[in-house]
Amino acid sequence: MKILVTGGAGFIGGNFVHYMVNKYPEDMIVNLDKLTYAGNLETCKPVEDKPNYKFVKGDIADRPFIMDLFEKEKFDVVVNFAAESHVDRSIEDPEIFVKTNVMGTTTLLDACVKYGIQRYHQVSTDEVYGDLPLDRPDLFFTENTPLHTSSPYSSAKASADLFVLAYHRTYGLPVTISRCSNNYGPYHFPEKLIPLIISRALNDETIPVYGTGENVRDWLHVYDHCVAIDLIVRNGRVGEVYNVGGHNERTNLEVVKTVLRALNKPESLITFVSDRKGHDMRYAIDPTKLETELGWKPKYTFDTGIPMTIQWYLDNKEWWENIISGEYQNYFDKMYVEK
Ligand code: NAD
Ligand code: TDX
Repeated sequence: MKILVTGGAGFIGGNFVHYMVNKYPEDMIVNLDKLTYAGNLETCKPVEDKPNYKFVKGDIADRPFIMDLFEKEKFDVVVNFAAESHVDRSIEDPEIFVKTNVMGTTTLLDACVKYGIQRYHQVSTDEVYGDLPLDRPDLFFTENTPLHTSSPYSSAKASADLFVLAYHRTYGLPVTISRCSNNYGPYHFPEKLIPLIISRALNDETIPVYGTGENVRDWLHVYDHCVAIDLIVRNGRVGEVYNVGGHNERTNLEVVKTVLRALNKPESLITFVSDRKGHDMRYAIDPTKLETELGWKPKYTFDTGIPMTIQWYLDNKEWWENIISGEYQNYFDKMYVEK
């Protein structure tokens, strides 16, 4: 099979490319990435010399380029990770989120209709469901929870999901969608909470906690997300949505304190800053459908995955130090001076 993976120079796409290239030497993995601020070819280094791997630089929203690529490559499967992924950036500048996350997705879908594929998989997020109240721990997102987005990021992701499902119903395109909770693990860009805590704490810098720090996220190790996507692409039912999550809910403050403790750094680094606009309170996934239909079971819990992740950041300082010394530092300074 020839599998197009978009966004494979980013965090989850990068981990997925490693997983697929190593697990399926008989398949060809083509990684298409625009290399935005979040894309990093260093992330692809472990697989770049493998015979079943190829990198192509390009924009999923560039229609003539995408049509040419599909005509030339004749993909069997498309897995779309490419997206603008950071909620804070979407609040500052929503337009690129519409362009990449919505128009990029519809461009890929059009190419799939025109050239034909066996499966199109959309990597979506639990944020499309909006949030849950803190005082109802009995509530979880299921695949039937209505879409009710809060941020420009999640609105763009939800729009893309609706187009994917519409292309299935209207054109009969064989699609699946996964909606996963917050990921953490190797190659996570340090603008996101967990790598931000690790990288800043190691430099004895303050850790900005938005609002009260009581917001809850449901954390999953990126490896378990990759396994879930592989299962859904191969065995999932066409036209279906699958939630992915491992019941690892933590408040942001718990996450910060856990990481600081593991690094032997003081809690005095915690600095409360103004809240994110429209900040979702709680995400919590019900993964029953994925577990019962496809036999998925996560390998890691938060308590086993976090020490491994911290160790990765200690062993791979060069990867993240190059990022925080570059353009990202300007963004970070701007974000927190304004708050
Ligand atoms: P990321 O920001 O680390 O990586 C995104 C990648 O997409 C980058 O390599 C970037 O260069 C590339 N890209 C951006 N715009 C592009 C374009 N127009 N054309 C081609 N490539 C482009 O993001 P991530 O955290 O790895 O998220 C990947 C996907 O998973 C996204 O679709 C996101 O919505 C979804 N998701 C993320 C999480 C999470 O916790 N991070 C959870 C659930 C779902
Ligand atoms: O400096 C910070 N301080 C802070 O308190 C940052 C960066 C975040 N936070 C809070 C905001 C959230 O409640 O931590 C929580 C996690 O924030 P992010 O890492 O930005 O993730 P989140 O907004 O939950 O979105 C992530 O999960 C779902 C991904 O970035 C999305 O791409 C994915 O769809």
